[in-house]
Amino acid sequence: MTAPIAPPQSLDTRALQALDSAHFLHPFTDHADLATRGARVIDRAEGVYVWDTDGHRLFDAMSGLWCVNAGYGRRELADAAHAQMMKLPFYNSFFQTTNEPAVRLAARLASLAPAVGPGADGRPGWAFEHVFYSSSGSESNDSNVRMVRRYWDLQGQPQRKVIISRHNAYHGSTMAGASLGGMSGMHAQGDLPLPNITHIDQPYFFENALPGESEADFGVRAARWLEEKILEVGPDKVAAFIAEPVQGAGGVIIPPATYWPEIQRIVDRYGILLVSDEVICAFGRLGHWFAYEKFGYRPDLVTFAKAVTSGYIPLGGVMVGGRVARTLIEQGGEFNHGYTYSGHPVACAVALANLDLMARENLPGRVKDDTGPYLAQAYAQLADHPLVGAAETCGLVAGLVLVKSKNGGPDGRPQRFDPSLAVGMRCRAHCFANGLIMRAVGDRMIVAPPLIVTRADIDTLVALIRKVLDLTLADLKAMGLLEAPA
Ligand code: PXG
Repeated sequence: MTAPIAPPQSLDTRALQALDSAHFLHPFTDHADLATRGARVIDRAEGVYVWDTDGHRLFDAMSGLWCVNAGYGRRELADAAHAQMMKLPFYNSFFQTTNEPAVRLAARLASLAPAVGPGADGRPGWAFEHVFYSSSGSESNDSNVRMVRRYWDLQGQPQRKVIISRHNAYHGSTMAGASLGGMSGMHAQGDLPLPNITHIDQPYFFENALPGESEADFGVRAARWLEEKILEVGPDKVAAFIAEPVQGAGGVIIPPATYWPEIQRIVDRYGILLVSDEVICAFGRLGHWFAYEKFGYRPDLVTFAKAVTSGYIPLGGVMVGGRVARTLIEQGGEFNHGYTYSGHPVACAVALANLDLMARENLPGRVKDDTGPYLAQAYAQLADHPLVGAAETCGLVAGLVLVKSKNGGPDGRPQRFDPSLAVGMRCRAHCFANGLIMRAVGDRMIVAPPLIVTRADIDTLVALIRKVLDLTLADLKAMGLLEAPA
């Protein structure tokens, strides 16, 4: 065994890549492959741009990983962290103790989450008056499972254990998060899902609609998969349904407008809890502080993380609605669950500064009334590109599907590429080479830019996207996979 060698003071890109592949096991990464290619070393950032150590500038159209909503280089977030670290860098919130930033943030979040209900069924509504803190989306969803189970135990219905989720959902990477998620690749590697977690199909119109079916009809049919599953499991055994308002990591799957109202009807009818996983969709991403407001449904629990601090420091949590909070508080006694960093003072101080900044700059309102509609218009134009089979946006998330032809598939629908061609990855390679960070999920190219983008930034982004689509198209033609134009 060789003795560890202290790295030299200054490391160039090659040296950093060598140390990286020698010691750093990255998330969701084929390490052998990364070692041969070397990681891109991101060095600094400002506004909507990041720079690597070789000096390349990239338009970060993924906001880091769906989180840097306030953009990079916001001094007041750093100042808030610095001031709080000097005053109180840490204290726990377990043994009859609390701290001011955690208290203030809980009250602020409660004020931002609109009360829900009463519903059409006359069931009383409730406000989100309570927050349970964690440090990530995954942990928050583990907390959700614990709270849902505890709720039904306290209600005298301990047999209600089954949580229904959706295929291709992403709810995190812990054992419970990965089980709730519907990613088959994750299930395959962890002997998952855990018991009592089951999945229905996602409301993906482009992929799952029947020939001639309208979007509205498809939305209702897709929601009814939930009812079918409840009846299959047994209505008295179902505890909750969990879903992202718009599926993010699964490829920006935007449900038809008819989907959420029908889901609401079904969860009301069977009395099951509704968990809205807003780790991506909250804090302005869809034009509202919380996304359930946009779609008009009434969740019991709302998962948040990521943009609550614009990603500057880890923080997550769950907004706990009245139905669950009252039961836990009034009947529950001690809830045997929590994390060292639940209510971390520095993370909460940064979140407060971030929410101040977002309110002052009216970022949710800008997305709703200005940049969101502007992006939608720009994407409508991208739909003309020969490679684009569908182009959809919702607030500041957007997805487009790369297709072989627009109407050469069954029933005159778009014709997909053979997945083995990895067309999305080819397109992504052009993105990096041309100063753009855009994600590929299969052949679906997705973006979620920082909410500080201006109309001019959106013009830049869409011009870059058009350029990489052209380059991808030229590649595919050169490979003989598409006919050259007449
Ligand atoms: N729920 C949702 C809806 C998420 O998007 C999590 C939970 C888990 O959060 P943490 O903080 O534990 O990672 C997420 C995270 C991707 C990608 O490939 C998306 C996420 C994480 C990693 C990669 O788009 N979302």
